[in-house]
Amino acid sequence: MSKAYERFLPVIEARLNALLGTENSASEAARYSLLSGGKRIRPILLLEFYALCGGEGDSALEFAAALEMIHTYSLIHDDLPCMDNDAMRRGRPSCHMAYGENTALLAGDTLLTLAFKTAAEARELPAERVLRATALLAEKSGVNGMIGGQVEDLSFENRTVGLTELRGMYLKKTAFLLQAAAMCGCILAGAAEKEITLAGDYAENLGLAFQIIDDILDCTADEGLLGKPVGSDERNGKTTFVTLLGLDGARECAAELSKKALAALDGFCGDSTALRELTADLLDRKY
Ligand code: GRG
Repeated sequence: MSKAYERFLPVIEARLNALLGTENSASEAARYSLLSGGKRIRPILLLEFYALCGGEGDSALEFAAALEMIHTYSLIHDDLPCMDNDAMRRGRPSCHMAYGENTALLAGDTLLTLAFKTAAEARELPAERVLRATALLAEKSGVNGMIGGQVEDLSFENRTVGLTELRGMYLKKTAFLLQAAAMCGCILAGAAEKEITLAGDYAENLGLAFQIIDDILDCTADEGLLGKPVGSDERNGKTTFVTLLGLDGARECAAELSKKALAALDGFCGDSTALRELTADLLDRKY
């Protein structure tokens, strides 16, 4: 039986497919990566928080698609030879392996700019909500957000990193975009400030747990399931939660964070069943 949080998947896929053209090699490469079967966690989060806070219909779908575009651009750029130099992504050759480095760079740029156009065109929603959510999306994915996390990650190469520093970097690199998704869902639905803050707390804890699981999977996963080679952190000499806490310690830490995420959901009056299922499944994920 499919999970409650999977209910939006068909509309997310359809909208992503409709929003991106095939006019040139950059958009073809962007389509290759965008439509290659990601878990769609960020759009799901946005749409679930939108529904939890009383949002109706599919008017937040554009915004949800914008989140996935930004996520996909970050993956394309992260895989480039000048970054992590990963040849595989989601079980297929990464964008630059399939289309070349220059086109992959432009595919990422295409997705980043299209994301903000798409968000700004969410015309069925009140303009002041769209403006606030768009600014938050830029902040969380920008130089003091996800990009800032990547800058810190690069600065960690070939030196010892402690738990506090690592946590701070993961917060920006991974949790901030999940926070943008959860908080934008609330903002677009016209939620109270208290709910927006709770959504941020939820996603901060979920995001850190998610990244710790990612560290664990990099040591333990089945390569076929993961869709990319395992052991890349070790090969690149990266400090992770596993290197600092060991496998069991990292698992305990992720479980604790996941519990805190669930506690934040207690503050919402609506039905959070789908988000609770998603939280539990992300802790148990195998890819
Ligand atoms: C802006 C150049 C540039 C890079 C941004 C965030 C980031 C830096 C790169 C993304 C790569 C990365 C390891 C991010 C950490 C978050 C993470 C585990 C992403 C994978 O997300 P999933 O599991 O992927 O949701 P799918 O494939 O399911 O969408």
